[in-house]
Parts: sequence; C-alpha cells; structure tokens
Amino acid sequence: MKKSLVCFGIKTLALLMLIGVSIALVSCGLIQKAGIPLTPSKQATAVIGSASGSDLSGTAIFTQNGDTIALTVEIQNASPGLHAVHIHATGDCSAPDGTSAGGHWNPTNVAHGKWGEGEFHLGDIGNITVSEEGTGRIELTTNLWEIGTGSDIDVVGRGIIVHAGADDFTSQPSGAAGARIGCGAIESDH
Ligand SMILES: [Cu+2]
Ligand SMILES: [Zn+2]
Repeated sequence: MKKSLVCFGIKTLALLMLIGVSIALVSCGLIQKAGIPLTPSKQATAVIGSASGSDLSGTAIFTQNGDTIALTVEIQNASPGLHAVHIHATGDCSAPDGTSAGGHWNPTNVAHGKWGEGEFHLGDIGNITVSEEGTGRIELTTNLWEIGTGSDIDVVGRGIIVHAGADDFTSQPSGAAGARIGCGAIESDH
C-alpha cells in the first residue's frame, strides 16, 4: 500500500515536470514570436486603377524603415512620355474622372512645386517616365511622411493620382498635369 502510494507520487511528479517543460517551451516560442514586432516595418499600398477611360493600372508601395519611408510607384498601359504622379487629399476613387480624390495632399499649406526644391506639397511626387512598352517607375525616399499614425502627415487614407500629362512644377495649384488617368487609395498593410 505504501509502495504504490510512493509510486503514484513519483508518476505524478514526472507528469507535472513534463507539463512544466512543455509550458516553458511554448512560452519561449511565444516570446520569440512577440519579439518580431519590436522591429516594425510598416507598409502601405495603393492599387492604382484606371480613370477617365484609360487602360492604366499600377501599384504604389510605401515601406517604412525607422523614420524613413521608401515609395515605389509602378504603372502599366500608359502612353510613352512623362506622367505626373501625386498624392491627393482623399483615397476616394469613386468618380470616373478621379476628381473624388480631391486636390493635392498639402498638410503643410504651401505652394505646389518640385519635390526637394523650395516649396512643394507633401503629395508632389513628380513625373514618371513611361517607356515605349507603356511601363514606368518612380522611387522616392523621405522622412516627411508617416504610415498609419493618423497624423496630418500620414499617407494612409490619401489617394495616388496619375495624370495624362507632365507636371510643370510651376503652375498653381497642381502643375497643369491634365486629366486624371489613374487613381488608387492608400491603405495600411497589416
Ligand atoms: Cu495630381
Ligand atoms: Zn502639388
């Protein structure tokens, strides 16, 4: 009787130890998984669709590293030459001509211009050079934007607009770039 009780005790102890080790292993795994978001790489994306009857498509991808955000805009099925690309105030592409996206995104309330030179809107990305194949790409790296903070300089919720013509970087309020042929809403990736 005594012996079987001791034996039962040892078995129980062994079982408890096994459970303890299992819990410890699972906890370590969870701690490792939870450690990944400590070095966040926030990203936001706009899928650019056609506007004003164009065949244009494209993407805009914003990736944050520290205080720096890198943007890559790629478009397809555009006419060769220069096409202005801007961030407009609202990520609303419901109007067929893209006007629902509003004017240039301009949270600092300054004049339209050329990125990096004097005054320019935070949405003044510039001109994409489109090849004979109808494709083009522009990249921009900045610490003037944020992703997903809800602040005035947060790109999420704004709209990317591609224009039929080039931005002259001078005409107010939007560079005389012509019709809006592409539109995409900037959304946060989770
Ligand atoms: Cu524009
Ligand atoms: Zn502008």
